[in-house]
Amino acid sequence: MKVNNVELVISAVKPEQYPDEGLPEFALAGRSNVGKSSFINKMINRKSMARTSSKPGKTQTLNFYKIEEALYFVDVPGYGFARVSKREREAWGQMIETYITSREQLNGVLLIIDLRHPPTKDDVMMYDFLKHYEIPCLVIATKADKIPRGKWDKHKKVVKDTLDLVKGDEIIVFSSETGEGKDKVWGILNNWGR
Ligand SMILES: Nc1nc2c(ncn2[C@@H]2O[C@H](COP(=O)(O)OP(=O)(O)OP(=O)(O)O)[C@@H](O)[C@H]2O)c(=O)[nH]1
Ligand SMILES: [Mg+2]
Repeated sequence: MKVNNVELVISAVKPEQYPDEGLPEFALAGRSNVGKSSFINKMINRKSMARTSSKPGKTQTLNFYKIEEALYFVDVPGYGFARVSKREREAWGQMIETYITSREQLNGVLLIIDLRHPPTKDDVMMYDFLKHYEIPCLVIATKADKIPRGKWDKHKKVVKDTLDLVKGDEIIVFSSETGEGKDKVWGILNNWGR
């Protein structure tokens, strides 16, 4: 998909603020600093539409990016960021849980993990959470540019085994640096739910 038109419609903290046009939404979930915002930027060919940072905890609200009047990417704060209080973590959990479990327009979740390392306990929990609520999910294994191509399959297998991936769920090797996997992901998103 060639993207010309992108708009950050709202940074929401509660359901009353979510957009209400009924366009399909795809949410980004993943560990803090794994590359969720960078993924969005690469998918839409913008350098810094979604704010990124080398410090974890950059994204703090649900950010609704409208793409070509056709769909939304919803950038979600990352989990597993140690330097937040228990209270903040609970508030985060509430916000994400409410959104994921009650949002009708949510067509699927893109679970972003780091191809270099086995998925963390939190990654596994997130995947199980999505399965429990029967939310369609696509696993994006990002930062592929940081390891040699010849090792991708081996790392992909570790991801698959650690998540205990359900048959039918896919892992796409991705890089926000090189654009690896981008066309594949657009292909899947364009046909999702049809
Ligand atoms: N080499 C490389 N670096 C990446 C890639 N994706 C993200 N990064 C870097 O990883 C860091 C974190 O990226 P973000 O996109 O801000 O991560 P995030 O998941 O949105 O983080 P939070 O908003 O804190 O949850 C930045 O320094 C990015 O430049 C990638 O595919 N390859
Ligand atoms: Mg972010």
